Amino acid sequence: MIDNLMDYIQDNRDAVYSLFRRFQETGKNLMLRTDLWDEFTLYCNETDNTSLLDSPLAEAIAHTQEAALVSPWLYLDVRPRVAHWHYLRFHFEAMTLDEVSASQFLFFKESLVTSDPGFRILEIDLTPFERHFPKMTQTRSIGHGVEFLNRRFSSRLGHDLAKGDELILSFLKVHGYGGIPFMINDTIKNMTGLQQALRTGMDFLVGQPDDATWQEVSSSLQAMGFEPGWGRRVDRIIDSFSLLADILEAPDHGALEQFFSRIPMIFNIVILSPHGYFGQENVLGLPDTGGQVVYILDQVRALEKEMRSRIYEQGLDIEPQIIILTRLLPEAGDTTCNQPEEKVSGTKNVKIVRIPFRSKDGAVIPQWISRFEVWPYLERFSLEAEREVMARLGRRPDLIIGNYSDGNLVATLMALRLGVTQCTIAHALEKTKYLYSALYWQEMEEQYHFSCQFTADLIAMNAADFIITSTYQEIAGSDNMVGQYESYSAFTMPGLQRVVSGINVFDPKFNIVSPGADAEVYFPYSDTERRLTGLHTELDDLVFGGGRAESRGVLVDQDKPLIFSMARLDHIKNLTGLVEWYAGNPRLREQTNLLLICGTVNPDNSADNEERAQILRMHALFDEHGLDGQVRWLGMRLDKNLTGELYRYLADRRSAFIQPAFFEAFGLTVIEAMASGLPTFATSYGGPLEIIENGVSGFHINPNHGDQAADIIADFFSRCESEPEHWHALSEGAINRVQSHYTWKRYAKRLLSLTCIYGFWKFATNLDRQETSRYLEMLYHLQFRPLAAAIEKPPRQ
Ligand code: UDP
Ligand code: LCN
Repeated sequence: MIDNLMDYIQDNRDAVYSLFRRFQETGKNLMLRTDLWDEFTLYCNETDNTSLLDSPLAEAIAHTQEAALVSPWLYLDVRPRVAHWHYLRFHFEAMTLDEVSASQFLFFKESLVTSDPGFRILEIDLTPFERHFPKMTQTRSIGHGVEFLNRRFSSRLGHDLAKGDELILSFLKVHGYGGIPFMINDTIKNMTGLQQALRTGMDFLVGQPDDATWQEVSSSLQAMGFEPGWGRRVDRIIDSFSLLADILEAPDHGALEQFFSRIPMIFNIVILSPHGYFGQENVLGLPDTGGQVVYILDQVRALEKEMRSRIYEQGLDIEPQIIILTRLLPEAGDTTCNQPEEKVSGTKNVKIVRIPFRSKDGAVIPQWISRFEVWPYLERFSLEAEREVMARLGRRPDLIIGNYSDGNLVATLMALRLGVTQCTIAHALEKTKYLYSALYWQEMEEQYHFSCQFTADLIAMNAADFIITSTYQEIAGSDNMVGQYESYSAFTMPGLQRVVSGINVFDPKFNIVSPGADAEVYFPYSDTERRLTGLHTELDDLVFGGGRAESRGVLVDQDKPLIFSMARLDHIKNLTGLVEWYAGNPRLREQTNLLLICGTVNPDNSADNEERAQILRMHALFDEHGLDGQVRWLGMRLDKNLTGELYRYLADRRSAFIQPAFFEAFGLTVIEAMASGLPTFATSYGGPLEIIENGVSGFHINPNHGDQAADIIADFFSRCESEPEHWHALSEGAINRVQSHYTWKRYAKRLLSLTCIYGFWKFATNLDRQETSRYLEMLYHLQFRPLAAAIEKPPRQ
C-alpha cells in the first residue's frame, strides 16, 4: 500500500499538495473519515480531477479513520480492512510519506491537545506478554475463538500424546464436588492405563442394559478407575467413553469440544452487575437500568435450566446455584434494591444478593450513584462480595461473569484472588459512544471519569479467560466502522497513558454469543392463543387515554398506525432526536402518531443530570412544534408482560418500532419488537446493523441524517397503504430473524460449553498467563487505584 501510494504522490505532486492544503484550510486539526472523504470528493469535483477518485490516494483516504494535521505534517491512521491498521505521515513540503508506529501516531495526536505532550507518559503495551499465545489471523475468524482453540489444541494434542503428554489425564483428575471425585481416580496412573481402562470399561458396559444407571454399574467401573460424571445411563457412559477413546487415538476438534462440554465442571456461577437498579420489578427505564438487567435475568433462567439438564445427564445429583451480585441501595424508591436478597422468579436456585457500597470508614452509601462514579467503591465491594459468596457456596464458584466495566473489574479482582475462570460481557463500552472520549478525556473527566473506566476496561478485558459479545461488530466493527473492542487496541489519553497495544481482537478469547428475547414474553402478535388480551383495556388507556400524571400528549386521531420507541432517556438513545425528525416531517405526521416510553415526565423526579436535560428538551420540542395531539409520551415503567403485549397491540395496528440511537451496542428492544412482529427501523450504528438485514427483517436508519431516516419511515407507511402485504413481509422477516438467530436456549448451551473449554485452556496454560496477570495487577495498583481514589466524594451528611 505504502509503495503504491508513494509512487502516486511522486507522480502527482501538484494535485496532492493542493489537496492537503485544502485539508489544512478547513482549520481542523483532527478530521474524521467522513470529513476527509467529503473534502476529498469536493476537491476532485471542483478541480475536475476525477482520476484522483480512482487512485491509491483515494483508497487510502477512504480507509482513513482519523487524520491529524499540524503543518507541515499530516498523520493518518488507515484501516484498509477490518482490524488492520497502518499509521502514515506525510510531509507537505518535502512531499514524503512514511509509515510510523502506533506510538508515534498517538504522540502526534497528543500534541494537538496539550502543549507539552512529553514522550514519556505511561505506555501500555500488552503484546510482549501475549507473545506465546496463539492468535487467529483471518478477520472472519474473529469472534470464533473457541473453534480456533479446539482446532489448534486437537492438532497439538495428536503430537503431544504421541510423546506421552498427560495433560488430559491430570485435567480429568481435578474435578469433584463436596469431596467426591469425578471422572477418574488414582487407579488410572497414566495415559496407557486410561486407554486400557476405557477399553475394559466399554467391553463391560456393552453387556449391560442401555438404561441401567450409573449406580447399578458403579462398583465395577470404580474398580477400573472411573468415578461419577460420565453419564446417568449406560448408553450415555458408553458414548462418553468412546468419545474420549477416539480423541486419544486421533484428536478431532469437534469431538474435543463435545467431550469437554460433558465434563462436570459447572455447578455454581457468580454474576456481577453492581451499578444501576438491579431488580425484577419497577426498575427498567430508571437511570443506568436497562438491557443489562433484562439480559442477566433471562440469562440466569436459561443457564440454570441448561446446567440442571447437563448435571442430570452426567448422572450427578447436585443442585446448581447462581448468585447475581449487585449493589444494595438503602434509598431504593419503589424498587426492591434495598433488600439484601431476592430470589429470581422462574428459577429454583438463583438469587440476587445485594451488597452496599461503603465509604473509606466503612459507612454504607445510601443513595444511587451514577455508573460513571462507582469506581472508588468497587474494591471494597469486591472483598465483601467474595466473603459473601464463599459463605453461601462453601466453595469457590466455578465461573465468575462480569457485566459492564464496573462488574468486569470486580469479576477480575475476585477471579484473580480465587483462581476461577472469568468471563466478561461488556454490554456497551462507553469509549465508542462519545466522540474523542479518550483524546479529550480531561474535558469530560468531571462528568464521566473515563480515566477510571477505560483503565478498568483494559484490565478486565485482558484478565478475562474469555469474552462474549452479542455481535461481531462489537469486537471488530465493519468495513466502515471501528469495533468497540478494536477501539481499545491503540488510543491515547494525553497526560495519563498512551495505549499502544491494549487488546488484540484476533485473540481467541473472543466469542460471539448473542442473547435472545424472552420467548415467553415476546412472541408474535399472530400467536392469538397466547395473547394477553386481558391487558388491552389497560393498553387502550395507556396509549389512547387522556392525560395522566406520568404522561404528556393525547392522541387525537386514533385510527393512524403508530411509530413507537422505548428506551432509557439518555442522550445517546436519541429519543428527542426522533421527536425532532417526526416534528419536521409533514408526511410522517400525517400518516402516523408517535408513542414514546421513556424516563419520567417531571424533571424533578430525576436524579440523573443527563436524563434531566433530555426531559427538558422533550418538553421544549412538544411546545415548539405543537405535538400534544400527535405524540404521546409515557414517562413510566411497564411491567414486562405489559410491554410484551404492547408490542403486539401495536402490531395489530400495523405500526412500527423505531430505535434512533446515535449508537446502540446491541439493542434488546430491537429484537423484542421484531419477535413480536413489529417492522423495525433501527440505527445503523452498532448491533442493529447486524441484527437487521436491511429491507428484509427491518430497516437501517442513520441517526445523523434524521431527515433521511424520517423519509425512509414515511416511505414505508406510504407503500403499506397501497400494498398492505409489504407490512406483513417485513413483520414476518423480523419474526424469522429473531427465531433463527436470537434465542436464550442456544445462548445457554454455548456459554456453558465455552466455560468448559476455557476452563481446560486455563488449566493448560495457567503458568504462562502469570506475566499478563502480574502486569495487569500493577496497572490496577499504580494506575487505576489512585485515579479511583481521587474521585471519592465525602459521604453525604
Ligand atoms: N425497557 C423497559 N422500559 C423502559 C425502557 C427499557 O422495559 O422504559 C426494557 C426494554 O424492554 C429492554 C431493555 O429495557 O428489554 C432495554 O434494553 P436495550 O438493550 O434496548 O437498551 P439499554 O437500556 O440496555 O441500553
Ligand atoms: C447495554 C446496551 O447499551 C444495549 O445495547 C444492550 O442491548 C444491553 O446492554 C444488553 O446487552
